[in-house]
Amino acid sequence: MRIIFATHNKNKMKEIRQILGDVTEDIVAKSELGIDFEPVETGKTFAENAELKASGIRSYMLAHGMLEDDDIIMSDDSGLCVNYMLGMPGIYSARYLGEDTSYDIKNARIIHELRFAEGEERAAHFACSICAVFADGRVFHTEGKFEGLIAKEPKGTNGFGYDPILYLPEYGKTSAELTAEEKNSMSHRGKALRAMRELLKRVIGEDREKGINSGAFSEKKEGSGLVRPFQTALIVSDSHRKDDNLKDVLKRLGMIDYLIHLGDSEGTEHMIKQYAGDGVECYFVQGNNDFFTELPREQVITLGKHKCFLTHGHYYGVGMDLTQLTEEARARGCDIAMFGHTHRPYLREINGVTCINPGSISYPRQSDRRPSYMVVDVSEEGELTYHQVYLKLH
Ligand code: ITT
Repeated sequence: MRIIFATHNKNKMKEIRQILGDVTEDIVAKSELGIDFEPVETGKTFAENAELKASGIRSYMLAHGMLEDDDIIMSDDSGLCVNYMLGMPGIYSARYLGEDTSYDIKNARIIHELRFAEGEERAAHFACSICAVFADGRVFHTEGKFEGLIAKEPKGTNGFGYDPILYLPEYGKTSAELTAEEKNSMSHRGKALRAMRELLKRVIGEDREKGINSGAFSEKKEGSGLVRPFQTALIVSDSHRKDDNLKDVLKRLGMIDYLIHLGDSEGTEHMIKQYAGDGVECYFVQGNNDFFTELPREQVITLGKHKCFLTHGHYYGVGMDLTQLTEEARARGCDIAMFGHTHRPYLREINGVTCINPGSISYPRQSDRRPSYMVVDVSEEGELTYHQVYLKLH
């Protein structure tokens, strides 16, 4: 297993290697792999920016054939949030007063902004959000905070950036007066990294318990000798009357138990059922392009131990965010929500609901533009294992 960290900051790499060293020794900065791609940070939160960086690098690696099955791409976003300044500079910490402005000037300006603030009014914290994106697309986040007060004057020469103005009353020092070890043991990044270390150990442990290696959701390789699970479901979406890929996939997979189509089959559902063959339980839902159809708008089905809410997703604004979708799934007693519509593969747990989008089997829109589908294996105990599969581009 390899961790690729999306940073230019050498100090960060040292801390990352120290803290994540017992997850894997193979930890590299993206530049060490020759990746000079810089995802644009357009997010509104630290977490969004961290995810944009990590998933951007994953897409880049995928498109350049550099991604290995058990790679984990990681990134962080951090900054100083000053209460009196309504959380500023926050996600703009590096760009505050201009990227090239010295920290002496930035720090002096913040102290000036707080000239009328006293005591607790001077509260501020460093925040750090770390995001890990697995090669298979799973996304995990952790956070850490480092709280203090804005000092009345800058002090200390250790650290970097805003360290000289974050005063820690219980130590009587600023962050820039701490040794590197002292700071790492209590800093926002240290906390978020340690939380990520524990999270990764748990996830990787669970994957192993399920009898799968760390590429748990990786592509199913033909002839990989996988033992046939108790039941298998093929999940597809957005075929839009172009069914050749779906036909090939059904042929390749051989025996399946369920076929789930999450909308926009555009009238070819009878053909698709025929391709799937007798004995396959087929579930279809309406998409926003399924006009004059008798397909149900949504369905709730059971897979193993789990209840799944099937919907195309356009009524829940899935292109924007998944809050409405997860609320609806929970209201219907489902712990899994399967949707389509965006033409982008997705697999992530939100508010206790596993949200799944297999992407489009015919018209993919994610950056590498590979048509995709998902295979869900159901074990005898009713547990599910997900395999996001991509077709090769011809
Ligand atoms: P990468 O994006 O390449 O990782 P960066 O240094 O720009 O490097 P961030 O975007 O995470 O890292 O940090 C944004 C800014 O927040 C950073 O430039 C500092 O001004 C401030 N900052 C973050 N952590 C800090 C810390 O521990 N001490 C002082 N300032 C910090």
